[in-house]
Amino acid sequence: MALFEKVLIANRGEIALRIQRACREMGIKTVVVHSTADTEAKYVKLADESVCIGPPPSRESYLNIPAIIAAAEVSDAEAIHPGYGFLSENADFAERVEQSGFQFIGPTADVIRMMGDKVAAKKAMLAAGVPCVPGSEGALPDDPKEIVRTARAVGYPVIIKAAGGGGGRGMRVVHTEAALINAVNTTRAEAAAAFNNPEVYMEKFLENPRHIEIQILADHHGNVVHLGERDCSMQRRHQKVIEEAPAPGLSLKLRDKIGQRCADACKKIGYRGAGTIEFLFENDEFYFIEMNTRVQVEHPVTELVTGIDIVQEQIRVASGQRLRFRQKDVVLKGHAIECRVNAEDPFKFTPSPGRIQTWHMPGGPGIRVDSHAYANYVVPPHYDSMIGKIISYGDTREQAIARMGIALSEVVVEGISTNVPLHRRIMRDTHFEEGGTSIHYLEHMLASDA
Ligand code: MV4
Repeated sequence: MALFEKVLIANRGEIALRIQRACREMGIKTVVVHSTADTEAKYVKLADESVCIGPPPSRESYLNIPAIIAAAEVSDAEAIHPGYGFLSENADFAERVEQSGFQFIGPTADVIRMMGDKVAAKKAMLAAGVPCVPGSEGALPDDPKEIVRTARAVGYPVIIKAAGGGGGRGMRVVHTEAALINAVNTTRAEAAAAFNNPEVYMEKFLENPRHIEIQILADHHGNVVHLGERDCSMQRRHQKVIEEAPAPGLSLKLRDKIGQRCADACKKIGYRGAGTIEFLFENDEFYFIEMNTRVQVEHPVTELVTGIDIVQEQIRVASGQRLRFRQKDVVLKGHAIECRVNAEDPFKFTPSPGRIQTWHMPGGPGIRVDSHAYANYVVPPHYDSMIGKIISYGDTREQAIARMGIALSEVVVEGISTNVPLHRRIMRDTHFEEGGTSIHYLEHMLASDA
């Protein structure tokens, strides 16, 4: 089946450049949409075409569905790649794209909608054989007595989560029965206001887990493979800072088993495209929490250990092509680490937009840099602070860390502040070197500084 002739990229920054590169390698023309804040960006000029879709605020540009569809119409694009963030997991957008006669590069609107509803997602994954965190069976009822009974059965501490939440929004930990009903009511009220959905559910609260996620690729013909896992435990306030593949310290047997479970589940639910199944990992057990239906920021670490270009595969399967490999052809080799480079104060974490005066990025064996930035580029204040990613690869985790340390030592950015000093420090941290730190490690490390 023929690939698309032209793809519209409904995103900005490094991922807009990353998608362009994938398209160019496959001989696909690109249209980039952009706000007036991004008009002068080099990646916009590099695209075959660009369409300005509105003023700087995301609401009026990168989240402006009619403007993006109109841009696809005037540029005669066949498909729309949503990247990550913005409209990438908006089921209504996917639906409007398809209704307007374009291919949405991602799963069907129904699957996006189901995964956006965390209660429905958990039900579907549980039914498909994926292990989940013990908790309420579906949404919590109104009856306080029943809620109390559920919490006793699950055992304290429990966590109350909003069905419409995700990514750390709309949750509350409860340690005692005395605090339970108040916590449920407050979470419900917040959820109704924030997500227009008052549904909440309960889980056993895991105190010190790691965050490990499985990468899936599925075509439109029922073929599904997993590309192994990533460990994304190094995070602060639900923002990932460092990701790596494979997850340190896990046996091949355990990793194969969970990967296969995820692939089988995706086949059962009719998943298509690239997807990520997120787990909490504690005491050698995996517990499903959420599924992301988009390409992820951290996809390069999986690309480096598998040799598979995830963005190209997304585009290929969206055009109707079959996956060109089976599970047995997916061979993991070596170790990869990604450091997210943010325009922010390295100690206070406040955003640091502005003009980049000096920009020297590293190179050499096993180093990949995904960034749209350059000397004289102005980091706009309107969007996410991530301005690039440095990814290292080595035969072993030790080599990947050593190469990342060298790469970070070569970085010079002037004119704005970045979090590179934090990355340099983590690369020299003995607990990070050992591997397997929990989701709380970085915040504890930063707290012990003061
Ligand atoms: C949890 C949890 C502990 N126990 N669920 C936060 C983001 C959202 N995806 C789910 N989150 C959590 N769910 C249970 N049952 C701890 C977290 C959590 C977390 C998870 C992944 C990465 C970073 C995190 C930081 C704080 C809390």
